[in-house]
Amino acid sequence: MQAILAAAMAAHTVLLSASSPAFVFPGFSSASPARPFHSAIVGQPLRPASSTAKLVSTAAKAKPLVVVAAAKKAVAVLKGNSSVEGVVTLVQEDNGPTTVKVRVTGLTPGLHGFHLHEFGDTTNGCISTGAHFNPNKMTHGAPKDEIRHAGDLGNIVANVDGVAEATIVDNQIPLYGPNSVVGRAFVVHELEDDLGKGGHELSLTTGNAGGRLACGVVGLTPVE
Ligand SMILES: [Cu+2]
Ligand SMILES: [Zn+2]
Repeated sequence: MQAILAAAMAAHTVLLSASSPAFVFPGFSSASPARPFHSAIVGQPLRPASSTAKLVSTAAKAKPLVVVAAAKKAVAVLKGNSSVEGVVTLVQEDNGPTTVKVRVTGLTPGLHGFHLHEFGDTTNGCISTGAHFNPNKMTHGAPKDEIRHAGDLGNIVANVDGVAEATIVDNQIPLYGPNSVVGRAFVVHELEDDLGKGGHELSLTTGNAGGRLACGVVGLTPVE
């Protein structure tokens, strides 16, 4: 690591002091035999530096064209093999947290595990949505825990009429980027999620939340 840093520093120094055009973009010169750490410093010329100012300002100008919408919205319609059903809406503005509004009916009164599962595949009902969405390879936990699956949204609580309503604001289920949850699925469970603390053999994988009552794939909706 120190060797790579040293190479990067050296490259940076050359970049700043060299007046010869041949040394302006050393990282892009893949054929250069004088740069044994070439692959480690490929990104270096993109760093702000006087000699790359033109390149940086060009990239900055192009950025607004890439970000077309300031917000994204999505919805999932939950259905299953029982009378349990619901609607989940998601809104995310820029790179902020995602606000999730949930309304599920037909539940038994009390707590029910509520997660974002990995796949938007319901070919075998809610079973084929896979495990909890877990891009960071963590163990199961509560939404407020540092160690949790990204898809761990805790429990929703049904009233005596079997209706659960909740608004969840969460940072780990974005609608943008590599961890986007668009195309994945929400699942509401038969039992309470023990949030990883129940001591059951399933506590650290599923929260021991029991069967999957209803599920729905997250799809984009229009932004007004
Ligand atoms: Cu689940
Ligand atoms: Zn989980």
